[in-house]
Formats: sequence, structure tokens, C-alpha cells
Amino acid sequence: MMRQAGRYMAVYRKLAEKYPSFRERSETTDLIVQISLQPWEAFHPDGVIIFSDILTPLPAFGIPFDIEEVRGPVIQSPIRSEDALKELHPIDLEKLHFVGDSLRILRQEVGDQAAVLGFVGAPWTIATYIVEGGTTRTYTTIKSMIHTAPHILRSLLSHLTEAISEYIIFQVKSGAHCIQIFDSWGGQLSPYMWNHWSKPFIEEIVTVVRKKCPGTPLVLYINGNGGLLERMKGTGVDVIGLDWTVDMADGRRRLGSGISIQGNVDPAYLFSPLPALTDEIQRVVRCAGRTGHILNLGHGVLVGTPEAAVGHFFEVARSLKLDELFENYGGT
Ligand code: 1CP
Repeated sequence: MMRQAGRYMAVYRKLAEKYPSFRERSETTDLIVQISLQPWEAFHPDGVIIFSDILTPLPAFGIPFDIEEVRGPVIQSPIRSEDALKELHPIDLEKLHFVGDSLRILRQEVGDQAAVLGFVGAPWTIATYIVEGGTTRTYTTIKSMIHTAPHILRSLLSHLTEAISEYIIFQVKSGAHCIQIFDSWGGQLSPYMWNHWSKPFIEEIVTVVRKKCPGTPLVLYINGNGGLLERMKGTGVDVIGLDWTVDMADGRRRLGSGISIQGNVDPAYLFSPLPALTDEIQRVVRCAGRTGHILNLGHGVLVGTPEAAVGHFFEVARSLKLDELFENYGGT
């Protein structure tokens, strides 16, 4: 369960008061390990996500950033010109030693009790921040660049593809069992444009990573992916993450049984009465089918989510009796 926008755990908020800089919290090994283990200690899920951000590797290839409390990510010098491209350099993994160190420690801490999950942003999604200078609601600068300066955008995306591929391999070699690729803002493109400006770069990453880390499962998540499911499958990843706007049964039908799926309970259900949450978890599990499903939310845990509801989610998940759940189940 990803807490990206979450900040729902009191222990995390308390620690964030003591260490107010996001960059410090996410770039200091002791803090990364401590924060990563907070949900593990509270809920004992099957996977522990390293506390980091999709923007964390940026300074290691030439792009400084900050995360401000209200504005979110801020990139001081957005890349929109040939000249600005010159700031980019190959990724220096030594500058990301805290990620490698934290993954190694997390592997020791959770032993064989849980999978350690690494993650990266997809080139298109990271590029939205680098071009727009931060979070955007409209994506107008980067989308117009597709027409006004396609060669600059293509160079940027190629550079990101290389850096992210190396960064994934580094995470796996440091101990990550599985890598999720967040193309969170891929759903902002029309499917035709996603095929041109996101998919080829993800495909390239998958090809490069498969060669070096053939056994590592790759998960691809896109927010708003209803128009993209079949295209996502075409990237060659092992698991497709669904947001909650796609019915899980439709998702399974469209993707077939040969690929795994992840998701997709609406995070807002964690604000509902617990019996409603229980019913929804059971419905989603039934719709996904008996195998090849990683139960999860359809996006991250929302700010203000009651911790007890997150606890309930995991209790329900652990107590599911699949034989009973699938008995007499004929579909949606
Ligand atoms: O100080 C804070 O706590 C700020 C909130 C926060 C957190 C908790 C940010 C700023 N990043 C994170 C950690 C983070 N980021 C995780 C956590 C793993 C865990 O501990 O559970 C993950 C998986 C991310 C990934 C991430 N960062 C994504 C992809 C996932 C998604 O949301 O679709 C994206 C888009 C970001 C960018 C980002 N980082 C932070 C903010 C506020 C944003 C902006 C989101 C936006 O543009 O709307």
C-alpha cells in the first residue's frame, strides 16, 4: 500500500516534525529505514516499500529538486531547451548510496517475512515534473513541447530511460525483490500519444532490466489507465496495476489470465464504515480471479485516512478464505 500523498501515520508525522526537510528524510539511511518499517511494524503487510520518491534520483543525473509542504515537488531549473539539456549527465549511483544501503538493511530487517519493494518513475511521468517545474493540473507545457520541440523532449526521455534502467538494476542488486514503475501521469496522454511518448521508453527499460535481472517481477501502474490496459500489457511487464475506475472483472477480462494484476480498492473506502470496506475487498478479490492478483488500493493512501481502517484492510486480506469466496461465484 503506497502512502505517497498519505502522511496518514502519526509516527511518520511526528518524525517529519523533527526532520522537516523531505530530502533529509528520504536521503538519510537511518531515517529511510525507520520510516519504511513504520507500516511494516503496524500492519505486517506482505511487502515493504522503501521510503523514497520518484524524484529522488534526479540530483544524481544533474537536476536538483525540493519538495515543499504545500506546493509539492519543485524543480528550480525546468528543462525546455537544448541548452538546458546540457545539465544532464549519466546517473552517478554513488550519490544514491543511501538507497542501496537502505534496501540492504531492509532485507535483513524483514528477512523472509515480506518482499522488499523498490520503485521508480517512468520517463514520461518524471519528465512532467522536469519540464513543468513541478506538479501540474494541465500538462500544457510538456504536451505542447510534443509539437514545438519534439527533439528536446525525446532527448530528455531517452536520457531518463537510460538513468532509470541503471537505477532499477542498482535497486535490485541492493536487495529489492520487485520493482514498481509509476507512470502515474501516463493517463493524462491520449492512448495514441501514450504509445508514442511513454510506452517505447518503458519497453526499453523492461528490455534492459530483463537482461540484467531476469527473475525480478516488474509492476506497471498508471493512474487513469482504463484506456491503456492492453497497451500496458504490450510493454512486457509482469503485473499491471489498476486504479479503481476500471472494474477489476473488466480488467481481468481485458488482460486475460496470463498476466498478474494489482489493485484496486478505491482509497476512499478507508474512510467508510468497516463492513463496507470488507465487502469491497471481497468483491475485488472475487473479480480478480483465484490467481495472479496482488490485493492493493487503486492508488496511494489518502491524507487523513484512519490508521484503524488500514489495519482492518490487512486483517480482512489475511483472513480471506478463497474456497468460500469463489464457491458459487459466477462473475459480476
Ligand atoms: O513530506 C511528505 O511526506 C510529502 C509527501 C510525500 C511522500 C510521503 C512525497 C512528496 N513523496 C512521498 C514518498 C513517496 N513517493 C512514496 C512512498 C513510499 C511509501 O513509503 O509508501 C512513493 C511510492 C512515491 C512515489 C511518487 N512521488 C509518485 C508516484 C506515485 C503516485 O502518486 O502516483 C509521484 C507522482 C511522486 C511525486 C510527489 N512526491 C511528493 C508529492 C507531494 C508528489 C506530487 C504528486 C503530484 O504531483 O500530485
